[in-house]
Amino acid sequence: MQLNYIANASVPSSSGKTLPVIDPSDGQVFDHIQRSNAQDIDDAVRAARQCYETVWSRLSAAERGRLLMRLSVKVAEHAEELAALEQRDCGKPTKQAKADALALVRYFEFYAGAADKFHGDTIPYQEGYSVLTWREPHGVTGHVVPWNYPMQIFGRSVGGALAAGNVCVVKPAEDACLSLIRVAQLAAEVGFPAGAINIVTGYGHEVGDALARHPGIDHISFTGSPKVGTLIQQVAAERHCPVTLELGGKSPQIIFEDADLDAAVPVIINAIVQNAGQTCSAGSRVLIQESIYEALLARLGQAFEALRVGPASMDLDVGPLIRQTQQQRVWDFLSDAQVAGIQMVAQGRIVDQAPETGYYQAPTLLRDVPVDHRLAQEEVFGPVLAAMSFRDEDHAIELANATDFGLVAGVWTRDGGRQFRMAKRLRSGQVFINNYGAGGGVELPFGGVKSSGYGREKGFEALYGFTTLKTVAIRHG
Ligand code: TXE
Repeated sequence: MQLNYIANASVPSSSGKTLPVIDPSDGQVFDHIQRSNAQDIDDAVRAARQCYETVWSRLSAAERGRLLMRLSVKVAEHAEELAALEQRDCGKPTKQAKADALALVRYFEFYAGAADKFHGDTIPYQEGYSVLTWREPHGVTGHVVPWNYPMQIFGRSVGGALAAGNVCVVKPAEDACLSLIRVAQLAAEVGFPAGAINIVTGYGHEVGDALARHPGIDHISFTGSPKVGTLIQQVAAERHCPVTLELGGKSPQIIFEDADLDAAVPVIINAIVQNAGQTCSAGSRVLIQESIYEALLARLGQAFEALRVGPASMDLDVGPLIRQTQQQRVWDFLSDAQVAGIQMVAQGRIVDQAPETGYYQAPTLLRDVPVDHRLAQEEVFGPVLAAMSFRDEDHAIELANATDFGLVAGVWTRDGGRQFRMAKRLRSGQVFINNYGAGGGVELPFGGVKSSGYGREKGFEALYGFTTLKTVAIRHG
């Protein structure tokens, strides 16, 4: 049984209710978490506020950085344990779960170093004045974390918030809490004061909503669906609480005829099958120049057919989807494709050892997907790649920008001028040229435009969002 973690103590929900934790690899219940309510959020916010007022706001930036560094080392020591927790909770193949634990180590390391290197400015003004700006923390920040990358998203948002001087109340997704509860315990062990990191579990519409509404929350960081992002924004707007939203995408990978296809093919595949396609930055559309369309589709088809899907512990190319409703969502997209006459090029294979009760989906490559079909417009959040062809740069840009989203775009070309032209014209928070995701580097600011959200996490840029600017003008004498 997992408890909430509030003020460095494991506590049950005041509701007395729990929720089952399901292993996506076999659909079986293996643990329980607290089904918390507004009272638990209130307890966590009070603990956080007390910590902020009495301890955290009195620490120097260097001291905050030192704590984060200690946490980074501690997480590294427990990386295997954390990876194992998240593996079972989320159905991640071993290599992915380990990579996520190491990313968390790196986030804390990065923000440990950044904490005391982030500062305001002095501004030249009229004679007789000194004008300076201070970067001040919001205070208590709320973090609504999804289930696809709990450790990574915790690292990028809570790491940045703490470095900037905030204390945090975190609502993990009801499907995936275990690793984050453990990280909060490790933080207490390395000396984080009671109330600096609080974890309250439960349903989004209950405890997530209570977090967004709580008047003691000074900033909200949300990663999840556009629908819930809109709700959070509406609730936060009522009390003018700033929010950062990361709402996913329908990201294109654009392949020109002069691309290095040997390098591109494995990257195109990984960008859609990593974490079973349940990645906000998944490269879910592949736009291929018409002169190489058939040849590249054939190569991609072969690569798809070689993909193996199975239980997380088998560490294959693809694990299960997170839950049955997510599996159903993918099936709905695929049956819509069939109704529309969209042709399937190839599928991977679910191995015989995969229990029928698990939430598996074979990676699927579809061709000639019309730009206005929902498979070219909406986030599937499964291993489904929609291919379409383009004539030239203008056409590629037209197709790439023709969705409501704008999170990531990948471009493969050897032409230097084209690399810059494409990067400039793509409406997207990130553009990756001759790579996709740049290895997930924690230094790279990350966020979207249009319906993919706004605000940036990761990198130094996150610290701007987790602080507010105070201008101080002093008249001499
Ligand atoms: O998301 P939700 P779901 C997308 C992806 C996926 C779809 C649905 O396309 O198929 O969303 O997934 C909390 N107030 N992404 O239903 O509901 C919830 O408890 C406050 C993209 O799982 O948005 C969880 O912690 N919080 C994405 C978090 O919001 C609420 C990652 C996300 O859940 C709430 C996940 C409420 N009213 C899904 N309702 C990405 N950008 O990476 C729910 N939550």
